[in-house]
Amino acid sequence: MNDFSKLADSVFRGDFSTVANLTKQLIDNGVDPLEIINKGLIEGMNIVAPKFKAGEMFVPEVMMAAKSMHTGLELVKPLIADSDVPSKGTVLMGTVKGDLHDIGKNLVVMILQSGGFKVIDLGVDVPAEKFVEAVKEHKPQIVGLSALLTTTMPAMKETINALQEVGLRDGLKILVGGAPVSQSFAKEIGANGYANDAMAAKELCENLLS
Ligand code: B1M
Repeated sequence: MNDFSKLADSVFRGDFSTVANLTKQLIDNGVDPLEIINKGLIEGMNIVAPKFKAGEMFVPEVMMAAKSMHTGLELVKPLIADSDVPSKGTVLMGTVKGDLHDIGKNLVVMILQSGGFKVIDLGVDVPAEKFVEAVKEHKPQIVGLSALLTTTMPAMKETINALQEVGLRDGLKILVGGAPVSQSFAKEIGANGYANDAMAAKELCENLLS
């Protein structure tokens, strides 16, 4: 088992201390932080997903895995968030109303920050009105909406409608993402773009503002 597989396995098992030790070792060995995230930490959650779906893992175990992944992310984060890079633009980000999933959204936030964007993260279960208020306050160029449940995908449309109703939609680019979301859904609800992962989200934000 190589170091990345060991890290992924420790995330899957919810073994915080091993995740922390292995992540530190990889950092000390000069491994690219994005590789640690993609080949180790995310890979661990990729083992969790089908097991959760098949009923072979339960919510407390999934939570432990998610927390372990965060333990690793927190160690890697300072290495990729470069505050000296001039801001490419402001992105307001949140997981939509009714949805508590934030692992993927947090990754998108981190990768955008590392790519020079200023990100205001509204967290999870964010109602449309809160997005509206935050757009008024922070005046972002891009709003990013994340959803992991098919039942919360309509909240994306509701958020876009709420921005439209108060006349804020035209000046904004809206990006959507999350496992059940697709390019065709993005088009259907009038978003400006869809990204299937964090790197694609960063590239799309750059393209939307170029
Ligand atoms: Co939940 N859950 N969950 N869950 N959970 C799913 C989503 C599910 C598919 C599992 C399954 O197969 N059954 C299923 C949804 C089914 C459906 O809607 N059709 C499901 C369910 C049903 C539920 C509950 C209802 C379970 C219950 O209580 N009975 C419940 C709902 C709670 C709620 O939100 N109201 C629930 C709860 C939970 C936990 C709390 C236990 C935990 C969340 C912990 C947390 O986020 N802090 C959890 C988890 C971890 C999962 C799975 C296993 C993994 C999700 C994840 O973190 N993936 C998930 C199974 C799956 O997705 N296959 C599942 C890793 C992450 C890196 O990927 O989030 O896809 P992802 O993010 C990617 C891309 O999607 C993209 O970039 C990210 C990085 O590459 N992306 C964006 C994401 N947001 C983006 C935004 C962008 C651009 C790209 O621009 C704005």
